[in-house]
Amino acid sequence: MTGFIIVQPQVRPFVAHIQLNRPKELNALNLQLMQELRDALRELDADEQVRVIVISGNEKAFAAGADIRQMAGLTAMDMYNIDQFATWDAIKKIKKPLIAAVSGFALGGGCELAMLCDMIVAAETAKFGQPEIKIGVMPGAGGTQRLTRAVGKALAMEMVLTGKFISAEEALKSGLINRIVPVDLYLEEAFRLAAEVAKQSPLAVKMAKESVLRAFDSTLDEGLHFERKNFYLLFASDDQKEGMNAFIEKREPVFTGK
Ligand code: DAK
Repeated sequence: MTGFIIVQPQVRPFVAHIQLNRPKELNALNLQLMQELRDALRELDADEQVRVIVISGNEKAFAAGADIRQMAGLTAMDMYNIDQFATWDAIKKIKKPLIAAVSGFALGGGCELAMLCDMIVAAETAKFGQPEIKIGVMPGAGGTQRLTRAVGKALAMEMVLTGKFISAEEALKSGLINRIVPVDLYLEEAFRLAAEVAKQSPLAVKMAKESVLRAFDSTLDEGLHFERKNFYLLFASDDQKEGMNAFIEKREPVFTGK
């Protein structure tokens, strides 16, 4: 069986790139593609030469959702037995920052995958939506939760209940994405942003990601407590000494992730 993703482990120093590659089906996320994506992410998460991972599709589509043809005939018990959530949960556990580079359609599971990433760089052609309601279901991989937290109840409710798409402009205005760039630059901009993060201490970056994400799952006090523990823990790293000494010595730090 041919693969549905293309992996470049070093597209920039310490930056990896995974391209979803089912162009004829607008990168519809079938089970095989999701499993390949999970396996590649786990491998890159364990690779010391990788600090940030960019996930993209192509110009026409980041991903137009889960594969409707593959899902159409399934029963509830099939869905239960396939347990796709295990794959999505594994992606949620990736410690290194994930940046989605989105051009064209990011719909349904495609929008949910982009939202599972930590930052989103969008081309001006990007369209985001949760159109599951139009095929008789509803979002199943975080679309009612992450979208609502990102854009607020009013817009999330409208998108989920009507299936309407929003433009890159509206996505930026509502806080769903980080920036919009011309379509010929979106991948370059995602790599540039990734490289900026990859220059920092990989330990501090991972703990900072973990701490920001904790804000969604905790009360303020619990979140502050979690943040404080990670902050203390970083004083056990060489990178903390290197970062602070480099500042005092007026030079660039060289972080090793130790
Ligand atoms: N699945 C399968 N094939 C798809 C597809 C999809 N989601 N989206 C597009 N394609 C296929 C089309 O069938 C077509 O194939 P051929 O007919 O050429 O063989 C080809 O890609 C090109 O699409 P179009 O001809 O439709 O292209 P247009 O430019 O005219 O339209 C479109 C583009 C994106 C507006 C349209 O294709 C469209 O509406 N696509 C479906 C969008 C959608 O409804 N997405 C939500 C799917 S449901 C879960 C995790 C995730 C999910 C659920 C559970 N668990 C963890 C349990 C997610 C669910 C979903 O995403």
